[in-house]
Amino acid sequence: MRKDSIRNIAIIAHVDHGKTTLVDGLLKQSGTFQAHQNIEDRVMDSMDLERERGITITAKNTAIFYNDIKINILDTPGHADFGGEVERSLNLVDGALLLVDASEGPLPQTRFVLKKALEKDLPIILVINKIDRTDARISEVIDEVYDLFIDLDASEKQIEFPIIYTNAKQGIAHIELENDSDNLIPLFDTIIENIEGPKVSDSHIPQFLITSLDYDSYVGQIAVGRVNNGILSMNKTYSLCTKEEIKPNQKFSALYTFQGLNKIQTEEVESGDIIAFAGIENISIGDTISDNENPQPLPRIAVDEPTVSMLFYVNDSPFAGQDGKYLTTRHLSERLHKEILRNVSLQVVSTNRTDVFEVRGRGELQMAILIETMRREGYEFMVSKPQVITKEENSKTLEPMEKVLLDIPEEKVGVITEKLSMRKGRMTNLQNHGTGRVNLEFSIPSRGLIGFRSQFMTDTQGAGIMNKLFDGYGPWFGSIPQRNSGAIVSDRNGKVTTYACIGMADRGELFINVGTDVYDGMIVGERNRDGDLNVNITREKKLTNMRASGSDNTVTLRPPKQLSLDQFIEFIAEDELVEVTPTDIRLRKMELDQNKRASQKKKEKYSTQ
Ligand SMILES: Nc1nc2c(ncn2[C@@H]2O[C@H](COP(=O)(O)OP(=O)(O)OP(=O)(O)O)[C@@H](O)[C@H]2O)c(=O)[nH]1
Ligand SMILES: [Mg+2]
Repeated sequence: MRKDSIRNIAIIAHVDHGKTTLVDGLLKQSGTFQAHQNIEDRVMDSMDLERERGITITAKNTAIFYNDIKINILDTPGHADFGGEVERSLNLVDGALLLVDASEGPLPQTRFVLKKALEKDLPIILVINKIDRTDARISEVIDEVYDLFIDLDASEKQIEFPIIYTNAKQGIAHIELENDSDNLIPLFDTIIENIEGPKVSDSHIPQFLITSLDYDSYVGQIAVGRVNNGILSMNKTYSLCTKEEIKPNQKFSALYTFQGLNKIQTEEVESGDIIAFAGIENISIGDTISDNENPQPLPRIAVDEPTVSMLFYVNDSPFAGQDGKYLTTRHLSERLHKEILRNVSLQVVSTNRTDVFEVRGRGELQMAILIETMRREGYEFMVSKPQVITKEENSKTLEPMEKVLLDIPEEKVGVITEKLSMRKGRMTNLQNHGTGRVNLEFSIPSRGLIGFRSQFMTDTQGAGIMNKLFDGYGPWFGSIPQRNSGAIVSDRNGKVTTYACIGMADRGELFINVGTDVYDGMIVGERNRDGDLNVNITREKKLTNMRASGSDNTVTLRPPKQLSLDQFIEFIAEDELVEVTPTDIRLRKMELDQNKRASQKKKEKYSTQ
């Protein structure tokens, strides 16, 4: 039976097409806030890192009321690295709004999220957003969306989707483009008419799938999900069905429903609604809460496999422990294992060293977010260069492939094509629209893209747009040249001096400021040619030289190159590490001893001859 008093919908799209902004509009126009309340933009992007980076990282739900119907809305991230969030969100809903930018049209992540929604046979409402853009090309974009549906083998029924035109920023929706509606009512009505209420039964055995986890300092761990069947009540006991076992006699300490940005405590929750509970310990995403005597677990949440891995090391550098709160193997292990309880698209694998953990995920951005979150919590650790996860099939090694779509100025085609072909990219399409910009499509092993983004931004002087999409596995491509510059490495402990830095001016670019403490084996800059350079970056000017001519008084020191955490991760080579602490990010050679590094190099040289 369909429950008509509830609608559960997800908003899905490529990054930046306006999902979170549209949720702002829906919240405001459903009377969720008081008139005097001052609501910031993109209010659902509540995490610090989401606000700082201007992107949604985790999917979040909110609930609004429209004509006495409760609409639970899931705002999902559009960046490919967080695709697992979209996959898990689609378990909660009965339909999706597919947002497409009126100018950009469907992009790689549009394809990914639509594919996932069609696999679940969810009805779609196409929302063409940003109709106010001066470069909007609405009818073309709609054609492209139809092509995408056909390409994804959508059924006839799926292709008959309604279309709504919106300006999410102004909170306006039109059924026909030329209408003059000045609010989102047409969108609310389309949702109610086209997306049915949940197919559930209050009298069935209770089944609740834990789809996300939250934490509250008063009540502890909170589970969020949808009551798939039955009623959950404060005064009854239930079974917790985990991956390994069924634990009966569980009781909630609180039950909540959602209303706007708040959770409202309640005695009982009904089937079909998206709710939260507290009080049951040791739960993970994918667990089911069900009947105490006759538990019926739901299938666990399945998401695509990770494609990238990084090693997380306990910090053993000479400066270890100077400013982190959590440093030991146990701290690192517990923190990483806690992460996988709430993040379905990450995996933690042990290695043959007890102080090293392999973390597997969807991409470098997802890894960088985890690393940044941990350092803000007070953790100190080191990470290695991201690697791709290969597969063996018929005794052949396969590696993840990616489709890359580039939108670049015409004059950059040469340099970008050259760079990508060095990384084993193969051009599969080129479209010159005659506007001075060109669209290129490449098929490339994911490995070839590691560390490419910052190079791409430099080469296109920031005027390039790059989107990528995981594209299955292909045969191993052999060696791919990585960074072609060496590192400038400090050969002793000490403080960086102005004099030594000036001496480095024609050797490359430094990453550190004068006065920084360095250690033997720490990377202080990027050399302007191949091969590492060990230097004394702590050198003082000899007193006898002081009197000489004073000529270098006029030398001005170039400011060091400032890299973000993401750029440091992109920069490092396979024998290097990023050392992360709450206050510092340093680079180092894995082997700090330069003599050992030199003999390793020699050995490698002979073994390849
Ligand atoms: N001109 C215009 N800009 C819009 C509109 N809707 C959203 N934007 C802008 O587009 C940018 C991205 O908006 P978001 O709402 O963060 O996009 P998103 O889809 O949630 O992005 P992710 O969650 O990171 O995938 C912001 O700068 C918005 O102000 C619109 O209708 N017109
Ligand atoms: Mg968003």
